[in-house]
Amino acid sequence: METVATSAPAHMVNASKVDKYEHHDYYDVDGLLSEDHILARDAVRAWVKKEVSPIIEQYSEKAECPLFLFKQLGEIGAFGPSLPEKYGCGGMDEIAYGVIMQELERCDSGLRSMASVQGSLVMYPIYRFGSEEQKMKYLPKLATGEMIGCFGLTEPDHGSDPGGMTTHFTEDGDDIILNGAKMWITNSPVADVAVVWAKNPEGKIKGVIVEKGMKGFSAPEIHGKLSLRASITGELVFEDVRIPKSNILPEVTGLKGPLSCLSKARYGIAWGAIGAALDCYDSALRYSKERVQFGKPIGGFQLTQKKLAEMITEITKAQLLAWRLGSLANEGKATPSQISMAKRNNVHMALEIAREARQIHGGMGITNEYPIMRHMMNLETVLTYEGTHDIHLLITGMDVTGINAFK
Ligand code: TGC
Ligand code: FAD
Repeated sequence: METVATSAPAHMVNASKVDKYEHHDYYDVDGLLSEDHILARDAVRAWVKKEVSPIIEQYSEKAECPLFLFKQLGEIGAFGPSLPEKYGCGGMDEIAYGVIMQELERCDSGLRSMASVQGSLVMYPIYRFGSEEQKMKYLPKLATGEMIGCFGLTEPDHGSDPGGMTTHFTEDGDDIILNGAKMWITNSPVADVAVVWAKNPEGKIKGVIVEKGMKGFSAPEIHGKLSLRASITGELVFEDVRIPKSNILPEVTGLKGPLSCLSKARYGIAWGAIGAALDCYDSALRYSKERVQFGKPIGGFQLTQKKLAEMITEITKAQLLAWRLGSLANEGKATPSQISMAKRNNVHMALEIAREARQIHGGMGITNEYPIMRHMMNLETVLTYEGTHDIHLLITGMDVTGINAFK
């Protein structure tokens, strides 16, 4: 593992940037949370304000990932908060996991991505489908951020239709030989381990743990992203990579393996997107009271109030949807289709709010003085990854009609 800095260099810190975010809870949703949920949420919020808010704009502008935050995210318990303590994880419930994702995405969707991928797409499959040996080897180090992980499902020619993947392996004694390529992989250029989904000689999908440094394995970075710029994205390329069979996740075969990890991560995004929306609303509300035109604050004009009233209405509906989904998840009753509905609704809601908030800020809204454009650009990715807006609509459509419109 390479050594990374433990804090941001001075030129990346904007000490004058004060994070003025205030709590917004129009329907007393806090009344539905436990003391532990509120403690977890407030601790993450305080960490974000102190450690990340002063640097996030610079990292995003320079399209750099603040790698030193992986260890700090581990320290605050952001990786696999609802996985068992036995493996160094939080042992909390699904609502605690949700409120943590909300606070991270209140800062930046890329920050939440760092946690989503590590916790839900790398640790979760190892926990759910791995051998005890694999769990003990990887989970504690992933939980602290000592190791960074990535999740390889999407391919250059198979995005919404991952079942068509061509990445595959053959068998050779105690090893497998992996060939193929994955595309758009969060964290891949800096990852120590990759959970990769590939077809076995029978054409069935299996999960394989690929380690950095294995011969024939590379992870080039994808440049030129205008969205999620503080998150690092790359490819995964496998050219006759020899991997021990003991790196195969033994407990799952088929597309339901990766899709159940996606359910976990999509659930976190349903909460996370509320954070981005709250940050845009918070900024717009404050600006509307401070900015004076025609002799009065713009918040006094009916059209501005309409925007703000609709924003808090949509945020409140999204909070209630996420809370109810969390309660179902705690009982083991949240279905993939219910998760799709919440991911789709809440991300779209956040994007619409970012657009309205940008208007309230007028020209200032397009500058880096305010977080709005960064959230808006980030949310374009969030609308697409983990299943696009339209794919989630079709999942709901199939659930209510019983008819598959995908194919
Ligand atoms: P289909 O035949 O419907 O299903 C295959 C098997 O999987 C089961 N299943 C699920 N299981 C658990 N959770 C889910 N959400 C599930 N959805 C389906 C299903 O019951 C079936 O099981 P079995 O036992 O019968 O075999 O599959 P399909 O090929 O028709 O595809 C369906 C579709 C389109 C919904 C699915 O493939 C899909 O969701 N496509 C979107 C792809 C996607 O979301 N990719 C995300 C890549 S990862 C990513 O974006 C990370 S970003 C991370 C970050 O930075 O935060
Ligand atoms: P396509 O599947 O080509 O879709 C293009 C358009 O066609 C979309 O509008 C889609 O809704 C529409 N469409 C497709 N099929 C249908 C249909 N049947 N009916 C109607 N419309 C349809 N993947 C990973 O595996 N791991 C990661 O860590 C990861 N991180 C990512 C990070 C970023 C920054 C981005 C941008 C993507 C990431 N992804 C990751 C990939 C992401 O999940 C895919 O981009 C997404 O699933 C969509 O696939 P695609 O881009 O190939 O679009």
